[in-house]
Amino acid sequence: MKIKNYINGSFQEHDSSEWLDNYDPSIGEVYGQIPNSNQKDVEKAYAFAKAAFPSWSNTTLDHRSRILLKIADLIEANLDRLATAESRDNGKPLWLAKAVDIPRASANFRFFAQAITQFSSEAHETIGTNTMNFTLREPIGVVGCISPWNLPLYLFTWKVAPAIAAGNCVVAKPSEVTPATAYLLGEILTEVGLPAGVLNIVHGEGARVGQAIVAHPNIKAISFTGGTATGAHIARTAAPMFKKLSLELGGKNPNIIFADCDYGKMLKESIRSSFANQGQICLCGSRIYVERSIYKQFKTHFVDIVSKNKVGNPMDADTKFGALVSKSHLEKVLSYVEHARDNEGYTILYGGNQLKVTGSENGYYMQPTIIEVTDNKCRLNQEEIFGPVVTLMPFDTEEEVVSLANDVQYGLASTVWTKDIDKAMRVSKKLEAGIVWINTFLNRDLRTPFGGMKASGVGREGGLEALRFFTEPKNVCIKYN
Ligand code: TXE
Repeated sequence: MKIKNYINGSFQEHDSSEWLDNYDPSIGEVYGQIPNSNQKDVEKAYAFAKAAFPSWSNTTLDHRSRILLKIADLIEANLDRLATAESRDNGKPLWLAKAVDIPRASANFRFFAQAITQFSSEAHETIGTNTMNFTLREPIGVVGCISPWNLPLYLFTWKVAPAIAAGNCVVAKPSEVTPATAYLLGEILTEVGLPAGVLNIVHGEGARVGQAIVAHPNIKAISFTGGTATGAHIARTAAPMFKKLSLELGGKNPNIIFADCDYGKMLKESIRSSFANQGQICLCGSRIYVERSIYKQFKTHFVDIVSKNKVGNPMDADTKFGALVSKSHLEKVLSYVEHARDNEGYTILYGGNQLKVTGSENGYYMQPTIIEVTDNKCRLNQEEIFGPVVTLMPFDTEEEVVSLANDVQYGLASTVWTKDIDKAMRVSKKLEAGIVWINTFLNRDLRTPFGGMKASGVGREGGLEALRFFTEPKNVCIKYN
């Protein structure tokens, strides 16, 4: 698969002759090429986006809505093709790409196609002074969207859909690790007749192409999802340019299990919250805290179930966990297991080893791993591992577990298992997290604000939050007689 940039409504050669290898992580081999675009490609995309802005920003909401609905329909119609491409690019099981990634990419367009027709603003009458105020919420202009490799099309569309729905034109860059589905989206954009220049997709390395988008003087807002360190770098670049910033960064999320929980439901969901997408979701519950009275029981059951889940080739229907996204990421995750092996305070209860999958010996596979820890300040409880590795720790009181949960630099998501609604409310209000799931996980209503606090980022995506991010409010004040 030789990928091309999608600029001004068609696939175009990039400026340099440099290409990047695209790996299939399930077999550890190169299967495609990616343009290693440069600043000139970004400038070209920007110029066409700027040229398209006046007309696109003046289309009716109904017109935009209809186009976004068509994109949603065509993503659905191309489910198998897109899911296969996603699974091959990322290493996730095909069934997961079919059940989650691609349907959610379609849902993102469908949601914002509808949301934009309901996006309203406010008026404020200054009574007794013949003064009327109203607030315009106008599109910003050309905006930048940069997305990561863990949920490629799902997170790419989560940004570009509200951006164009709000009337902006976009220069977007998917991760160079998983560019395939953003590339295939270009065909759909052409087929639905999205006007040329409204959405431009430029491929290449973050430090080169991503940086060029962030540093571009006339790209006025940046919506980014990725690592905390990268987010900090982007903020340093963009802040002096006074750009609007939406930063969805890393997480180190607590999964808090009280003894009074629905045990069966908790156990089932905790497998998913621990290891879904090979643990490569910023929302995964990678720190498991269990009330002491059920700790031993949970430990036994959890290890038993996890050990029965098959790690295999992503294309196999019975594969529960696929390959990690890249060799370097696999090595990063395994380095945390090595740290646990080499240091006090860690007990590996299950897993920790790289796996050779028959027929895919060079793929990037490892066992789902469960490690008991004794010190909440240890590296495995403080650092985002972003792989199939969870830690386990008992607790005795509600106050203690809230303190443990909050004692990290991140504040993205959290799960709490209890049947006691008063306790659920008390704990929810004390947790330093942008999302608290009670007796559920990754349960998403797209109208809700999505994002985190502390080192998990700035701003929120989703619903009206996204449409407000991608518009500039303007107060118009009229004095009349
Ligand atoms: O993110 P990166 P990656 C976390 C997780 C993971 C780490 C790295 O800890 O290990 O981030 O993952 C582009 N200017 N999450 O490699 O490197 C890059 O090309 C502009 C959590 O995906 O931050 C890619 O398109 N752009 C996260 C995007 O940024 C730059 C999900 C993300 O790359 C850039 C994924 C630069 N200087 C990873 N450098 C979540 N919260 O969902 C890189 N990029």
